[in-house]
Amino acid sequence: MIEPANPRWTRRPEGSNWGDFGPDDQQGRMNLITPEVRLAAMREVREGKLFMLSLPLDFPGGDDEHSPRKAPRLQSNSLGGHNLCNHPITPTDLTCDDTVTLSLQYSTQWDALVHWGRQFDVHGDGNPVPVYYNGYRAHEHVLCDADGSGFKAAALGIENMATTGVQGRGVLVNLVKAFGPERRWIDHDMLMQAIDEQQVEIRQGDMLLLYTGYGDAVMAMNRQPDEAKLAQVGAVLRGADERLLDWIKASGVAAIISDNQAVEGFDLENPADGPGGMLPLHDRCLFMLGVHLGELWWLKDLAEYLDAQGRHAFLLTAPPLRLPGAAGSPTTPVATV
Ligand code: UVW
Repeated sequence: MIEPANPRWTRRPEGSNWGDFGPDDQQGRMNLITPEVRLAAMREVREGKLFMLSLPLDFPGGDDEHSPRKAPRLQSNSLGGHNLCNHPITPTDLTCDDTVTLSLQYSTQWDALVHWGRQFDVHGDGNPVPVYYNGYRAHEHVLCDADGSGFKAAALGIENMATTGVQGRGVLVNLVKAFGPERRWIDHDMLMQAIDEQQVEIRQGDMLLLYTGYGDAVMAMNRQPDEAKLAQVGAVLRGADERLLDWIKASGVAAIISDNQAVEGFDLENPADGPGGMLPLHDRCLFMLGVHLGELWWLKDLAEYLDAQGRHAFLLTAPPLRLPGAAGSPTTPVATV
């Protein structure tokens, strides 16, 4: 196969699609959501009823000492020495005006393509360099201050996803129905079993949603997450299963979304060999294929409705914030059925 010429790389990871959407592509498989795909998604709307698919953004709740992500903090802005909290701006009018400090991936979120990269020998000269999707370089296209604090992705930031609008056909596979609400590691065969049993038709350009029940447990804990209990609930994809990863490539899905923490399970004790060891599905999706991952979505209401109706597909509208240079973003997704 002749690979497309590219100034950042002359050799792409085997099995990746780098360059297939253009030499400087930064939107990955969002490109597969064409106007025709979107029109087909709109034809899935039969009732005009909608489901909002976000947790409140202060869920899961609290600050986990093992996570860099902290709960959002709101503060009133101040102007001329006045806090703009119930501020009498005129004798008759009052106002509130505020600022949030928000870990962008604390709650319902999209991962940007810059969220996951790795060392790769882009020129086949024996010198691996740290890169992201389509060969964009750490330290050149993705910049931090010398102490690692300030952050700006001049390539692959979440705004590239936002400008697509993120509207297309969603299809939901109900893993709670297939395997129960307990923690299960879902490999290729189990996912195919659930898809076949539920007769889910997955088309190129679809956004695939996996309902695991993890979000239900998070919601029930009401901002006081019990990590030990949460580790026992909700299916997680087995990212080390090559057949599962190959299916993701072959299926043509544009994005994968779940109500759990990371779509795939973390196996910190037994990381898989080879590239993307700790999170191989992140490696395959974000780094190799430009497939965005959505995490910690609220899927219970939608999943129950679809199950009762014997349906699986809907119109999904889920833009992230158009925040230049960010590695992820909250989203308030809407499914219209
Ligand atoms: C990690 O935790 C590394 O990522 P994610 O937000 O995709 O779960």
